[in-house]
Amino acid sequence: MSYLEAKEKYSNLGVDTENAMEILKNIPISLHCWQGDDVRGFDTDPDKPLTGGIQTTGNYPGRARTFEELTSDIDTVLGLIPGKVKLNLHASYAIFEKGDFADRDRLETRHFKKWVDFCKERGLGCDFNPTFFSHPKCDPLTLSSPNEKTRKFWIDHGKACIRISSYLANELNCECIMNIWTGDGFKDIPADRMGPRQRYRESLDEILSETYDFSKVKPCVESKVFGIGVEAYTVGSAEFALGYSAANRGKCIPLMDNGHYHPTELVSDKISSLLTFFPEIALHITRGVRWDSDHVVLFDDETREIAREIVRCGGVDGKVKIALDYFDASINRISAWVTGYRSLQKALLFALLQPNNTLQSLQNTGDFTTLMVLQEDLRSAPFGDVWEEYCIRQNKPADGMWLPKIKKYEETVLSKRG
Ligand code: RNT
Ligand code: ZN
Repeated sequence: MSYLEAKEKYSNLGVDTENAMEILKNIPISLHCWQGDDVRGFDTDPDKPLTGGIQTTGNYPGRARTFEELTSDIDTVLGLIPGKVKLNLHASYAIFEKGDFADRDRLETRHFKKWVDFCKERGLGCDFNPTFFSHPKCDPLTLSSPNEKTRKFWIDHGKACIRISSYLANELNCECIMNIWTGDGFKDIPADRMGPRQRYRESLDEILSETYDFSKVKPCVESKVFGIGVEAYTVGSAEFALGYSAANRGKCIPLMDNGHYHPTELVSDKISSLLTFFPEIALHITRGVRWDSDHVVLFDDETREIAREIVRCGGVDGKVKIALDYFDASINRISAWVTGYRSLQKALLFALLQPNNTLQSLQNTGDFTTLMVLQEDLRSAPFGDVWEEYCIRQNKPADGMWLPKIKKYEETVLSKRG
């Protein structure tokens, strides 16, 4: 076969496989730099634990420790994933040359010049994130701290990050999504839930008072339900993040991370609700497993359903800003990275290969019997053949062909790291 037969089968269902592949290769997906080094960054002691309610578990050898190691790993990933990649950086990945250290409140665009060069050489856009965790100035609160000095430090960090995001957008001629997430919260029942939220709101107002062009820089506010060590109360809850972005239209947009909700709450069901009210939204695609919100993304039901919603809501034209967010230190990190990126590409291709008009009219005419049967049949349509064709056309390895390359890289490069 196989592609031509698959093409014909899909065509009989009213689906144009050529069109699907054409759309897919232009959907930007942000590749998070932090899978390569267990979210350590370059600006703090790598032996200090990750804070902010997030954790990497596992000690698989080969973690990247420098800009050179991390970019070498990213290049390996780029060779193995089809699609339109954007890079996603955290402020903690600033590069300090020859003693030019600056704390997070003093970061400047020059600390990201090497990253800009890296992106330019590869034709990548770049997204950005202030880093409100794993730092001695987390007390442990940041933007919601009652300590005015602490809060000011983190506000200044946020403002510096807005300037850096503008720099990235201008240099790379590509919209920069700047995501604000803090792990602020409490392990146990607080006495004052309102105070931290009011302070967080004021801090965000101050950060967003920095000048930026909203058509180029899109600040986002990411919510969370709980984190490890902050189980009882999260300042930036779902209602907080949504409320803030609704009240500040034209200045920021909401970001949903699908690992940040109660297990039976699904982000696939939330996308259309948000798009009813917000012209643009952002997503962190991840996989929640029990207490962990950051397992490697797989080609599973919810990833497919999120992708179907993105496609059906017209999100592929830029309305939905898509980023990946997971970190696993228990398996080969490059393989984790590639598995997640390819899984999301697969999910989007699967979504683009649905006869959405037919399915919609079955719903609208109340024919739920046919709707169920057809949706089930579509699961075993010859999707794999179209996926393989897409990989080949993108000059990227098909399934089964890329892991040996990573094993080779592990043997020649990763295993040599101390
Ligand atoms: C944490 C949030 C946040 C981080 C990254 C590193 O729960 O999802 O987005 O994972 O900023
Ligand atoms: Zn996230």
